[in-house]
Amino acid sequence: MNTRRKFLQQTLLGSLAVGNADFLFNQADWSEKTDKNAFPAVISTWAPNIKANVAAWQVLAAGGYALDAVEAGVRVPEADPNDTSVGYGGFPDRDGHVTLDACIMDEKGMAGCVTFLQQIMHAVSVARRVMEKTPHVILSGEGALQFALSQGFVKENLLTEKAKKALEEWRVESKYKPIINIERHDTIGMLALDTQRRLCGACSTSGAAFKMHGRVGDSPVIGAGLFVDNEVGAAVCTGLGELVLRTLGSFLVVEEMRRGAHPQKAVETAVKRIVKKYPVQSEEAQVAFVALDRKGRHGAYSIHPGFNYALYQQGENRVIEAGSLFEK
Ligand code: SD4
Repeated sequence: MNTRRKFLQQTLLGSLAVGNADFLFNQADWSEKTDKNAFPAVISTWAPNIKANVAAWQVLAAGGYALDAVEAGVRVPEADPNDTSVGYGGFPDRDGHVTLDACIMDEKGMAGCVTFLQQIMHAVSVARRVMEKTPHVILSGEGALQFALSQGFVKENLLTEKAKKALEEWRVESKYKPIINIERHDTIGMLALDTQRRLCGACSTSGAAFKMHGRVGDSPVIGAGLFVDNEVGAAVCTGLGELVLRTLGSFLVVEEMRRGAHPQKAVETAVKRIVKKYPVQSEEAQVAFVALDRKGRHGAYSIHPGFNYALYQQGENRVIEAGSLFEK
């Protein structure tokens, strides 16, 4: 089946009722007809994050700052106990600890990140404080926690009963093999362009489920999980962080846009780079990028089918099925 027909079929099968989006659009159709170059705009990884887009859009539609928009948006899944990839309710590492990675980057190229943060629900907000209140870019582990507490954040138990049960089930076989696209992936990467054409981005995750204690993924690493350059565009990604860390995928996407590529072509280049360098791992692992340039044009692409994203632009919030390099 050719790729286009396949996407159309996925579109028909994949009708979703999340938030106020009733349909899953096909990216090929959507881009041809409606890649609007319009701003404000907000784009986020994975369909459930359409709810996060709503929170971000409230800021953008009122003429607010893209940085406030991405923070407000990312806080939505961070507080959702049913989202098993982010914040409260995130699946723990193999020792039963929920450890969070997050980052944020603004239109001036400033960035803040936290890695291996425990017991604080809103990792993205701690990352923003790192950016705004410290001379550093990354705070990690116990230091990040102490900093968060000093900023007035409170310790909370982030491990839900559902996540505990999932860990117990995993321990029966204890196989460390990420099941890409089969387990639910809601890790949020979000990019926003505001009415003043300020481009900002953020990312938040509990990382790979049942990872080794201490493992940090791509999501809090600037250039890997997220990169923003207001002169050009921004990119963010989701999927197996190890593949992204080794290729600095988000930086590559932005550099491709700098060289004149449309955001769609730029994300395709980053996916192809991963698959070329790591063909064996790419067979079994998902990685997906979304990009937004300073004109408001977007792109999205993944290694395997099944990746979708949410785009709020010109007053419409839509879930869109992304194109992929491999077919099923
Ligand atoms: C990680 N990239 O820690 C994250 C996980 C992810 O959807 O995005 N999952 O590797």
